[in-house]
Amino acid sequence: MKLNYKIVEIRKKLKELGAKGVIIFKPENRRYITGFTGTTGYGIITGDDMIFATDFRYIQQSNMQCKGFKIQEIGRDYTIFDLLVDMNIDNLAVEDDFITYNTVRTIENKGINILPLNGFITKLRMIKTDEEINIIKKAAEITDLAYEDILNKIKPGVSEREIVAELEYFMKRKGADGPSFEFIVASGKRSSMPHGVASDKKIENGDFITIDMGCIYKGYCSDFTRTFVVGKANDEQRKIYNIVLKAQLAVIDNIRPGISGFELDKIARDIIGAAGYGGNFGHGLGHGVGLEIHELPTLSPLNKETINMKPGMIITDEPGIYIPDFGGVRIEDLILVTENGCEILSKANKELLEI
Ligand SMILES: [Mn+2]
Repeated sequence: MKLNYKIVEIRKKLKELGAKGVIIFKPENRRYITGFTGTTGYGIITGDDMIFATDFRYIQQSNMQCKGFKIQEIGRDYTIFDLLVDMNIDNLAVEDDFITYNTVRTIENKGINILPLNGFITKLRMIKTDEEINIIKKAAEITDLAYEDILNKIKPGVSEREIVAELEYFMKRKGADGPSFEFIVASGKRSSMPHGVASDKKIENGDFITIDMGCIYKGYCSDFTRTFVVGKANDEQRKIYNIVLKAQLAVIDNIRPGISGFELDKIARDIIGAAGYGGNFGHGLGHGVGLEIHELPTLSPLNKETINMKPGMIITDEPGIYIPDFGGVRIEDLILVTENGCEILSKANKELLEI
């Protein structure tokens, strides 16, 4: 059987670290490497072995899902730690950004030396395969459809909470596993809170509404934000909306392999700053999206060593302006980095909508 490139890469990393094996705990990494979608199980990869260890409940499921892995039953009498000892793994690589202190102690007490993976699998996950790209495209499509649908249902008197309920119901009907995070529906003055989750507030005429939402489809997330006005937009609303849109579009014009997350963030930040709202854009420009809603690469002003864009990365471009006691605007697309530039996966309109 031909090994997939992920296993090849992991084995290269093990050699480099001087580790005899790696154990994978983090659910997203585990799914990525082994294909297992359940809640309990461990992937163990050594130079010549691929083991998936799980308990009685998941033996059948892991036999179906974990292609190329030998399934090993563990339980109360024979734990994952006993298995590591029996496999003679003296130097074990672990996900240092996920494993708990207690687990580290338990492993070390078995006489096993621990080596940090330094986020290696998380970094591997940045570049999506064609199969992953197609799944995320579908997640983005369901999200677009949900947005189109909700625009017909929003009117004065409807509560933010009701909007979330409708969105989630719609997405599940279209095949989504569920929402990819707790949706933000922030209307009126609440829209100045970048992460204002839905409240009981009812929509009023003249409100800005920011909806930040996404779904999980076959394990993969989508992320999407639009801001629009219920009724007629006033001049101030139109002004800040157009600044955010200008920044968002300027970033899209510049997304291409080689440019860094720091540079992309700066493009948006410079436009918003020049318009006089630099102090009102208090978060990073965007982030990678995949099995997790927020993953690498980071598009942010905080770290000049941010990762350069590469074909196959899926990122968000989501500048915003937030003005306390007035309201806020954020516009977010899900974007695939391609060989020549980028492909926008979120298709919904971005001109200021008045509904
Ligand atoms: Mn986002």
